[in-house]
Amino acid sequence: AGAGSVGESVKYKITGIDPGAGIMEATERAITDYELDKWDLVSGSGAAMTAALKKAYDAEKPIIITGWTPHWKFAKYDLKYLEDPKGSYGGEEEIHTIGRTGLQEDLPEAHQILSNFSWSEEEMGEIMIAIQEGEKPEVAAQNWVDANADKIALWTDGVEKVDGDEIKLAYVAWDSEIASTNVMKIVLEDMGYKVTTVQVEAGPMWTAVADGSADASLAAWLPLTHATYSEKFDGKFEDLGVSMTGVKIGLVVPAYMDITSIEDLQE
Ligand code: PBE
Repeated sequence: AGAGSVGESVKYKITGIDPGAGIMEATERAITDYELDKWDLVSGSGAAMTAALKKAYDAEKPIIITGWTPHWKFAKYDLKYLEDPKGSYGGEEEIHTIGRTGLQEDLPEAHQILSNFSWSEEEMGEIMIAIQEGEKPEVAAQNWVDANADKIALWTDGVEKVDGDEIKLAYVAWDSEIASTNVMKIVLEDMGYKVTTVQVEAGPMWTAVADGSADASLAAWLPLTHATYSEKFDGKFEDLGVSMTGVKIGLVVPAYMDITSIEDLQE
């Protein structure tokens, strides 16, 4: 405690992202679980968080961020998750695709493709890194689609093409979901759909699928990250399945910081 504590070194500030993100709720829970009374979670955006991380990292200064995997930051910087012995952030999470009620009847081909959709962290990472290196998201996604016809054939296998049916995908501007949504837009367009993507906050994204103003979203993190949303809208959406397993949320710090656990923030 006292001078030299990690809390003082970062002014008792955890650098967060958009307020509606599940990781923000989990971090408020961690602050309670670990009795981090002096600490504040500061909201912002994914882009502001990575900018703050870059600035701190380049200067080898301490910083604590709300982090998640898959994310390009782990390829670019040497980072570590703080251990979470109280389990405030859950365990292994999954990314799910969710659809509005009636999607199967109205857009059966899209329903099938969205249900088939699954890929690896490595595959998503190729797109995220290309975007981070300056490629436009739609170009990075197109390049990936062009290079991965075999993978996409698994999602579209046996599905008939449509003739200009409209479909709307809702997503949040998290790097992982920018990658997945841009890929699915191209895949559905290649199958004959007219695809609109709408970028919103997490709450409005879940609301849009639940009230049918969006057809689907690739951005549902479960079982814990978006538990509040999935419980709130229980029965008002269809879980179309898991697109990625073994994903994770938590508190992340540069590897050069001399702490290993969230408990170390109590000092
Ligand atoms: N994330 C990325 C989101 C889900 C996807 C971990 C920032 C969240 O916390 O809700």
